[in-house]
Amino acid sequence: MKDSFLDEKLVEKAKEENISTFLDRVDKQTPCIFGVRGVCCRICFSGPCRIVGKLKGVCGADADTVVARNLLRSVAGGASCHVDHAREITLALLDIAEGKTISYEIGGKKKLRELAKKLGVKASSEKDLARGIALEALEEFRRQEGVFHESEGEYSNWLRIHALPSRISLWKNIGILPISGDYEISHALHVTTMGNESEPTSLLLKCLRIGLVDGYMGLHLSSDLQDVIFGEPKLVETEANLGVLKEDHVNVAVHGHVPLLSAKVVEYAKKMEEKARKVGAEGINVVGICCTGHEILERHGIHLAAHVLQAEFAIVTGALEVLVADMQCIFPSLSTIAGCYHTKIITTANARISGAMYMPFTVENADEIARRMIEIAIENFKSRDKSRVYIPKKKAKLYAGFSDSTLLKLFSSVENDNPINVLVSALESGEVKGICAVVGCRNPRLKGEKFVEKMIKELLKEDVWVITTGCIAHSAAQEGLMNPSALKFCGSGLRKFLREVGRANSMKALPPVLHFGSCVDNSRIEKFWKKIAEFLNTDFSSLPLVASAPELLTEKSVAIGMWLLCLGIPLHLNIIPPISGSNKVLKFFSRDVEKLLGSYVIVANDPVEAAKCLVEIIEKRRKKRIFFLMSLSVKLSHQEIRKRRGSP
Ligand code: BF8
Repeated sequence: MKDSFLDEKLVEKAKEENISTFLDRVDKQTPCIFGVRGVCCRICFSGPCRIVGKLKGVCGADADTVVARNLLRSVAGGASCHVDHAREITLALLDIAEGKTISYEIGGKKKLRELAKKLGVKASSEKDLARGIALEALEEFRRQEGVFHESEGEYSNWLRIHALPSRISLWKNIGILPISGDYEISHALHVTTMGNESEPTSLLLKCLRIGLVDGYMGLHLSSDLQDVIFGEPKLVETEANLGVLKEDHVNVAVHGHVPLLSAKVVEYAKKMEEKARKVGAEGINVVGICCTGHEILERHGIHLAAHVLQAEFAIVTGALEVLVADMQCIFPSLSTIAGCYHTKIITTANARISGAMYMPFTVENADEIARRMIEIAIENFKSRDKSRVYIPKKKAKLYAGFSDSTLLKLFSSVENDNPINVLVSALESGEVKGICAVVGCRNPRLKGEKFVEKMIKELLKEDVWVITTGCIAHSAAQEGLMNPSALKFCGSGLRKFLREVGRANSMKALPPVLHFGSCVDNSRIEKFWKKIAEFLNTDFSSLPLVASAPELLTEKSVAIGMWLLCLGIPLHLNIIPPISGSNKVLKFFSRDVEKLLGSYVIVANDPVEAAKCLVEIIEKRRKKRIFFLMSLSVKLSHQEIRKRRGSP
């Protein structure tokens, strides 16, 4: 267990107390080679057929068809999560606008007006603007046909308002513009049933098309409407790791994705502190697990306790009164483990688990449900067995809540009239060599190995600025990479840049690794990158931007990966989805997609090697841009750069 992200003593405690965690279960699973390669077809009941070499399934499907069809089903599964997330938020906004709930307000009034303007929604009151936006958003799920008009965006308004025009043209040319979330996901399931689509390239293009569904009708739509309801992320200073649990407090963990519930839990925890003191606790400590943790962190400054693989261990501490879970990435094992402690698991939405309490949550009953949950937690504090409590000490400080807007605000302290130029100049001079988005999950198959931490440190050494979301953001925070003390890992150029911008904002430095939030907040990465592309009047494919999803775990991450490829961003994987059984599919993602979109997938299973490959891609992209080449020898001043662009 040396050099693991798991606390050694906590793992020992689980063993001593006979608790089965993912570490034990992963060892007992021997993955079937057909499943791993993606060549097991369970789509009809003449099989399951297992395809080896030239052998075909009973229906005649070959390995390429089976792999591509299975992949499309996975991508559709992943996108369905983000689309459902967006639907939940859209319906909540409609309820708020129509006065059907008084539990929520419109917290992001600036965002409301900006979004209404972009969508062309006009109304005299805020509530009517919100209603108009929610109705537009509903179209993203239910539109049934699409004819693309640049100005009207009949395919998808969210795609039109967020994507680069150069990308939209490309997607239109290769025929992957999606019509609507529900339409495309349902269609993907249809065409992958027995006796429908078997042509691999067509299936793979549909994977990309669902990637766009995921990006715009899932990620962007969710982030935008969450910003309207809860306000935009703010820069906060907080802490991460299981050490944020408090021995003398009632501990409540929120786990899942949609912030409607978790925001209410935070609110009621504050309101009911006094009640907690009456049972002998010092107060109520709400901590975040997985993505909902990021959502309440970036808006309320709540501490991050655990990523997906540490959730089980949060219960093993013996100090958790209640774990509230809404949807996605919630292991059923949590209920079994909680059964060995006093912890109560309360599920509220899609993640119903045997043995856990279920309290159906709606925006209408939000206050009542949240109050009840906190009451249960306070009551349960009395049942805590103090002799079984062990909270690891380790935790790290982090700056969080970064986004395109927070960064522009920070840059404006250096250059007020054109903030993005601060970063563009650093990119042009090579001070910052490039930007890498490291996104996604932690995979149990790596058993706690610090792959991602090592890879990120290598990237920093090479002056690559790193942006993270999801479980990787938890990991980077825990490793202390999101505070200025991590400057020691950076190359001299990146260090200088982070110091300069940080000092202009009364900080020691900007963090070498940026916390951009939850997985739906990957949308904010595109928004940030778009600012650079627009400033330079170019496309993503000619910028030194790369991505890595090194520990892919969920189908959602595969859908996000497809979207990143659509954006023209090269993508590194360590663990790959089951596609290795088809040479055609491997070739499509490693080579063919580059001709279509300027992106490709690379696989590297060693963190140092992975960083090296990513840096090489960045270098290649820098060389492709004559502008970068010139600025390697001639350091241009900001004024000169502006003059060259013809701006005043
Ligand atoms: O959506 S990173 S394990 S928590 S899927 Fe899940 Fe993966 Fe974690 Fe959030 Ni994202």
